[in-house]
Amino acid sequence: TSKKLNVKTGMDTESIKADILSHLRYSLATDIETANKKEFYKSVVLSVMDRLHDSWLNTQKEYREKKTKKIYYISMEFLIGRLLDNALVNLNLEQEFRDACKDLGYDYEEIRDIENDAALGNGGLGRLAACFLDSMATLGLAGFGYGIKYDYGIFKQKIHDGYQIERPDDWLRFGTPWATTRPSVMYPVRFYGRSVPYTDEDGHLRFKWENTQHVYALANDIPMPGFRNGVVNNLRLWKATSPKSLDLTSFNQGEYINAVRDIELHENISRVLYPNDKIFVGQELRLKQEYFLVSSTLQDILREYKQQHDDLRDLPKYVAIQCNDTHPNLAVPDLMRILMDEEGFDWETSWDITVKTLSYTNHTVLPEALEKWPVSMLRNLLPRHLQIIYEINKRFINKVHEHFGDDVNRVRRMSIISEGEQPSVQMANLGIVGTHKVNGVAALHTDLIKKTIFRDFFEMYPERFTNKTNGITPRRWLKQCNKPLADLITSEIGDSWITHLSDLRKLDDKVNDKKFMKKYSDIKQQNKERLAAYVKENYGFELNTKAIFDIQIKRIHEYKRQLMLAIYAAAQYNYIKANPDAPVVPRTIIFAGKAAPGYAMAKMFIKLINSISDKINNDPDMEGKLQCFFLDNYSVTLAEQLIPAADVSEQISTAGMEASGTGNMKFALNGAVTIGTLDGANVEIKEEVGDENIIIFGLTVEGVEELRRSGYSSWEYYNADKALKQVIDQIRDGFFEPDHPSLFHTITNSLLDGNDYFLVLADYPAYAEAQKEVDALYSKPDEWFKVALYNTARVGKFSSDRTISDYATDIWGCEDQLNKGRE
Ligand code: 26V
Repeated sequence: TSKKLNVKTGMDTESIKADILSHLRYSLATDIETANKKEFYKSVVLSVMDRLHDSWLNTQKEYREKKTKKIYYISMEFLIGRLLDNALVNLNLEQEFRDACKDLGYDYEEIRDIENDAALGNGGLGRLAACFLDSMATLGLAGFGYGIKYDYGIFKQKIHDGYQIERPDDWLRFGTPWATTRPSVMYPVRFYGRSVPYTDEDGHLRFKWENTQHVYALANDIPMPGFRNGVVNNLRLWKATSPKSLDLTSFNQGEYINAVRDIELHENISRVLYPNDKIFVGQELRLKQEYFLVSSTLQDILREYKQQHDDLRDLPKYVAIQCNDTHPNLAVPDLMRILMDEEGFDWETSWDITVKTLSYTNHTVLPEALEKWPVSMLRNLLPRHLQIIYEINKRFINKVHEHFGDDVNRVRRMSIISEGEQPSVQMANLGIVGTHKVNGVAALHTDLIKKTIFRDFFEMYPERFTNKTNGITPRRWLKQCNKPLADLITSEIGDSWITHLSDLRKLDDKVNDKKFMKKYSDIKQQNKERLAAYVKENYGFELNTKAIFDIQIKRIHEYKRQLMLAIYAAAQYNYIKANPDAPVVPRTIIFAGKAAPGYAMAKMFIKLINSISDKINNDPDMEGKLQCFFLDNYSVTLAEQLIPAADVSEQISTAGMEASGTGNMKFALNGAVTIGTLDGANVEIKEEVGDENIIIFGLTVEGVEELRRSGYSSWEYYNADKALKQVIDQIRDGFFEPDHPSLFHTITNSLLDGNDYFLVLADYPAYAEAQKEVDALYSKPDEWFKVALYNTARVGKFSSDRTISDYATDIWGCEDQLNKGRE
C-alpha cells in the first residue's frame, strides 16, 4: 500500500494487520501459516494493548502533573469477564479489528470467544466493582481498582445427573495478555510476630511490630479504558510471591526441596477466590488474603502519594479510599499503624487522616454474611492491628457513653469487639467507626440499614450514612451485548445515550411509531433466535423461540427464591396435564447460577430444577407450551447472551433481603419486563418506569415484618392453595425423582416443618397471579412491546456513570474532576 503503516499505534486496518502479524512472529515466535487460534487471539490482544499503552502512560502522567485526587477502589472481587469487546468498543476500533481478522483469515467472533472470563468474583459485588472501573475511566476520574490476582477464579460449574459439580477455573493456564507484571512494584506483607513497646526520643510510648514473617505482593496491571476519551485507568491485582530471604544456600538436598516447597505456601495466599456468597466462614487463609490486599495497596498508595506530596496530613485532600464491603476494612487499623508506628504521628492526627480518607460500602443485611474475625486469630496473625482495634474501641466506647449515657446494652451492641464465648471483631462496626461515609446500595437498603443493623450507629453519626443506588455500565450491558438494539437506538436518537443514559428518555415518544416498534420487537425476536442457536450449540437443547423467555439468572440462594419459579414451572406442568385443550401462552423458563460449594440447600435447588426440567421437557404434552432449562456455568459472558433475549426478568427475592440487585437493571435496559417484589433497586426501577410497566407482587418489607410478628404458618398457605399444595406434595413424594422419592425432603421440610423462613408459600399465590398478568400482557404484543420499550427508555438512572458521579460528589470530594477535558 502507498499509505505508511504505523504498526504499533495506527488506528487503521492495515496497521492493525501488520501489528498482529508482527506479534505472531516477534512476540510468539510463530507465523500466520502455523499459528493456532489461541496464538492468533493473543496477537490480536497484544495489538489492542499496543493501542492502549500511550493513553495509559499519558493518563497516569497527567494525573501526576495535575496532582489529581486519586480514588482507590479496594475490592476482594472484580468480576470483569472478557475484555476484548470492551476494549474495542471503548477505543472505537471494532470495525478495524473485525476487518483485520477477516483479512488474515479469521472470524472475529471466533477469536473473541477464545478469551476466558476473568471471573475474579462471586456475583453482584464483584460485577459492580467492574462496572465502576468502566465508569470511572469514562468519567475521567483518576479511579484505580485494587484486588487480588487469583490463580483460580469462581469455580466452573458442571451438571452431572442434575447435580452441581465444581471444577477449578484455571483461567491463567495459557497466561493472559491483558495483565502486565511490574517487577518493580513489589511490597512485603507482614504477618505474625508481636507488638513491642518502646519509648522514642521525645519520651513517647510507641510500638514496633517485630519478629514478623512476610510474603511479597507483586503488581499485575490491567488497563481500564474509558469510552472514547483517551483515558486509560488501571486495575492493579496483587500476586503473592515468596520472599527472597528464602535464599537456598548450603542446604542438603532434603532441605533444598522443602525450601522450594515453602515457596508454594507463600504463594497460596493468592491461589483461589473464596466461592461463598453471603456466608461468612472465618478461615485464616481468607483473613490473610484480606490483609494481603490491604497492606500491599496502602503501601502502594502511600509510596505514590509521597512522590507527589510532602505532608501526609493532606492525604484526604488527594486520596479517597473506598472499601467494597467490610473485606478491606483492616485498612482502618493498618493506616493507623502506618501513620503512628512508621510516620510518627500521634493518635489524634492519625485518626483524623484515617477517618477522612476511608469510606465503606455495605452490600448486605444478612447477618450470616457479616464478617466477625475471632480475636484469637487476629492476635496470632496481626497482633499490632488487634492492639490498635482495642484502642479504637476503647475511645469509641467512651464516645458512646458521652453520647448516650450509661446504656449497657447499647454499648454491647455497638462495641467493635463482641465479647462472649468466642470474642470477635465486628468488621462492619469497625468500618462505621473508622470511616467518614458508609453507604448502602439502594434507597430501600440504605433505609433498612439505618433502621436495623446499624440503627445505633445511625443515631450517633447520622451524617455518615448515605445512599448510593447501584448502576451498570451501558457500554457492556447494552452497546456490546445487544448491538442490534444499540444500533437501532443510535439511528433514532443519536449516540449520546452511551455516556448519558438518561437520553434514552427520547425513546418514550417512539411507542406510537409503528415502524420503530416493529424494528424494536424484531430485535428481541432476533436476540431470542441468537440465544437459541447458542444454547443449541453449547447445551444441545432446542429453545422454543415463540415462547415467552422467562429468565432467572443469579447466584442460587434461598432468599432469591429460585424455588418459587421452580414451583410455578411445576404448577404450569400440572395445569397443562389437567387441561390439555386449554389455551396457554407458551413459556420457556431458563435458570442459571452457581451455588456455594458448601450450601447444601442451594445445591438441592439445582437438582430439583433439573428434575422438574426433565419431567417437563420429556413430556410430549408440553410441546409448544412449556419448557424449562438450567444452563450450567453461569458467567458474565453467558449473561451477555441471555439478557438481550429475555422477555421476562425474575427479581423475586423476599422483600428486604436483596440489597439492590443489578441484573434487574440489565434486563430492564434490554427491554425485558420485570416480575418482582418491592425489594432492593426494584423499588426504584418501578419509580422510573412507572407502575404500569413493571409487574410487582407479594409482601413488602413491612408486610414481611407484620406477617412474622403476627405468627406466620406456612401450613396455612400450603392448605389454602390447591395448585401449590399439589406441587409441594409432588416434590415431597418423589414425583420428579421416582428413583429416590425422599430426595427433596430437605426442601419440603424447610417449607413446611421449618416454617418457610423466606416466605415462598406466603408469596406464591400473588406470584402465580402476577404470572397470569404476564401471560395476558404477552398475548397483546403491541402492548407488551410498549411496556418493554418504556423499560429501555426509562432506566437511565441506573447507569453506573450516575452512581459514580454520586460517589464522587458526596463521598470522594472530587466532583470537580468529573468529565474534565471532555466536551
Ligand atoms: C461475603 C463473603 C464472606 C466471606 C467469603 C466471601 C464473601 C463474599 C461476599 C460477601 C458479601 C456479599 C455481599 C453481596 O454480594 N451483596 C450483593 O451486592 C450487590 C452489589 O451491591 C447487590 O446488587 C446485591 O443485591 C447484594 O446481594
